Amino acid sequence: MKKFTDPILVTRPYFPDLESFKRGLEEIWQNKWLSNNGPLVQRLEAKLAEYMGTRISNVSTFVNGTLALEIGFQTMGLFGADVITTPFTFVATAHALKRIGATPVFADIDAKSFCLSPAEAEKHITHRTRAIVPVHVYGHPCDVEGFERLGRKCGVKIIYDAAHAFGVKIGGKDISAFGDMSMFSLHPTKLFHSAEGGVLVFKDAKLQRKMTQLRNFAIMDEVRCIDVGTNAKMNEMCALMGLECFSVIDKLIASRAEIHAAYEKAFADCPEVYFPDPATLRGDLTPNYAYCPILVKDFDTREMLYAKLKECNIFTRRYFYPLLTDFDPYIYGKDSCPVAREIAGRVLTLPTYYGLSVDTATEIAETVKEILR
Ligand code: T4K
Repeated sequence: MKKFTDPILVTRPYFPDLESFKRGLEEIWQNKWLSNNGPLVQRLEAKLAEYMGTRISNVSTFVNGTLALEIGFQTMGLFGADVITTPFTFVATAHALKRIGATPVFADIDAKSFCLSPAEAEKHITHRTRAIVPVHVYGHPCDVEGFERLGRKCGVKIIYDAAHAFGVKIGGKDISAFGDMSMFSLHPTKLFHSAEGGVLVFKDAKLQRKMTQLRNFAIMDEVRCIDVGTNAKMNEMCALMGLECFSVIDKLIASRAEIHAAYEKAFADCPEVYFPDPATLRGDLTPNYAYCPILVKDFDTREMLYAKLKECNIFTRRYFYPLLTDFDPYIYGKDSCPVAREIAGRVLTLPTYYGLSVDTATEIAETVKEILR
């Protein structure tokens, strides 16, 4: 088995051209403005709105995705509510609910997309439910039409955790066009990033005023504070990073697509590996290929593969194992989601990032196949 000389990590951030970044820094130096809704943050929000096909009044940026979620939930008035979500996600989804005083209620996922199933979510709706938070896991789209119907039928809000879904389109529309609100993480491990950052895109433009207040302590001026806000503002350096990444967004998505295609080709003759192609989830989907998850036969095989790949200097991740319902704060949901448990036990996410060559991706796949033989 080939041992790679340098470690291959599951992901690496995109670093923009340094000279171009330095020019952006010069502008910040001239502006003498570093945070609190500066000109670069406003420019980034305008770009995001344009890219997502919405208005600047329907987009707000934040210091990270987790605080964006918290403020989104707080703005939607979810304190004291039950909110249905998935256990097959990163902890931030449930933490953000808990931290604003909502109770996450866990429902099972769809075996094909790995996203929350509308039919399973519906089983958990009670008079206490005020929202559903499905996650577009790996950038795979949830059943957006199913959630729209469910939201209307039961009178609950649909708030997507779209942390992984930047650039995904359904029927030519940006994925943020679905649901009442969507949150995109701009963490450096994401295909599009701002060093740290988060974005909320929402249908009701009236929400923006509240979000702008909450992300700046809910202080109105020197003498008035009207709510329990926090400090969740994006700063100018992060906005600059976001703007720099924007100038190459198509290239970033295209490189992920090429890596995905290389894995797909390499695994075509390997029945031991199931490599889902997001494009098959629906005919009108433009995927972003944010992650490259594989499923293997069972838990023991996955654990063996994960360990042996490490010996080869390939650092995969078991996103998303354990399930949230295995963690102390959410243990009350343990064993309530058998499909999620099955997938979490068999999944492994392979390296994918701008700069990983197609040849290296093929070599990684060949190493996986050799280990499994
Ligand atoms: N909702 C969902 C569904 C999410 O997945 C996330 C975050 C959120 C909400 C919250 O959004 P943020 O508040 O984060 O904006 C990572 C990320 O920290 C986290 O953002 C992400 N999801 C989660 C899925 O993955 P870790 O603990 O796996 O990251 P870490 O530090 O191990 O990094 C992964 C790999 O990337 C490592 O091999 C090292 C490499 N790396 C990482 C960073 C930060 C670099 O090479 N350079 C870097 O600068 O959580």
